[in-house]
Amino acid sequence: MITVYSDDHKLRNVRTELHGGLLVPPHECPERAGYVLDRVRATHLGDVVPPVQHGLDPVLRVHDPLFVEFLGRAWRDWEATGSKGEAIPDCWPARRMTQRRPTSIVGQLGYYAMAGETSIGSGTWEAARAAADVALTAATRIVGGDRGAFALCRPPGHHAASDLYGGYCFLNNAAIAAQSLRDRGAGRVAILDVDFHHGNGTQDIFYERDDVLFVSLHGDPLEAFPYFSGHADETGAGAGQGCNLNLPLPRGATFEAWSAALATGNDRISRFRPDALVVSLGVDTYEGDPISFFKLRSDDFRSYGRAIASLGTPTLFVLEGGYAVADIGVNVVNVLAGFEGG
Ligand code: SP5
Ligand code: ZN
Repeated sequence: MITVYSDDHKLRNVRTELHGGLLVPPHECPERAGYVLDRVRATHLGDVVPPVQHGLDPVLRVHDPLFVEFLGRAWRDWEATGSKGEAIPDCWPARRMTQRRPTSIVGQLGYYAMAGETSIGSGTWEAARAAADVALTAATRIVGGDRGAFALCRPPGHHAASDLYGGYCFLNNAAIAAQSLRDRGAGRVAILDVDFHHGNGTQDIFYERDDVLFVSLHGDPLEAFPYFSGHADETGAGAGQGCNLNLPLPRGATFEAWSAALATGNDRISRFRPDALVVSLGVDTYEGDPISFFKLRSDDFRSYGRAIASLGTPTLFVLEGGYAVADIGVNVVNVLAGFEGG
């Protein structure tokens, strides 16, 4: 399968992540994409092509215009305050507080952030835009009849909702691609989110819709980020009732438990009869991941790539998380190779 990749991801290279009470070098770092690209090339997965620029129209099919406008100017506005560090919020619209949008940039950071660990820096917006173009360009291959395509996105996207950023995410690459597939002729699209963390943003975007099914396997939100989304009783609303399937798993889950949950997810996807499948591909389920608590081994990734292929649906893989940086390339490409029949 082809891989779509842009060097513009390197424009997101912030110095800080709020972690354990400290500002540390981010887990979501540029080296991640480098390791994945190296492994794609070393294993001859297929051609690597640059993205086509799509402009903001397909982004605005999923995201709130004022949110997109905020992302475009957040760093400049923050710099103008004379702050010494990178842009992070310090106050949120919590219970019983107003949801009115402040005019202050610091207030707006809290208004639009679903988490506080994610700093905004000088090239964050440009990199996020490029990642959306990567996903859209790979989606075009699926529209054109390819059986599989890989969007090597960075920064990731599945925590970003219509008007929320955080969890290292700004624009929801998988949701933008799924909506674009709908707009280009797919009647029903399924999204399978195998990142360790619940894809709260993707769930939220499609929660009331019956044309996009969302299925997610993730660490139980009682114990894992994003804490406030991802329980099994979140099943969709309105027309979308029954089109959201959360499969939370406990601390220490091995491939045995994880793959049983995947079989449940695959059953639901089969019954939905999608015209296309988008996989939010995070490999932070790996036993060596520094911020997660599942126990998948590198060979397991190949095995579940095969299980995804058994659905027989044209599949767009969109890179999400995975922070055992030196192993991310092997783990991601094992999924893709397993899908291809390896
Ligand atoms: C795309 C993606 O994978 N985003 C993940 C964002 C997670 N951010 C907060 C992580 C907090 C982890 N704290 C766990 C400490 C383990 N010692
Ligand atoms: Zn994750």
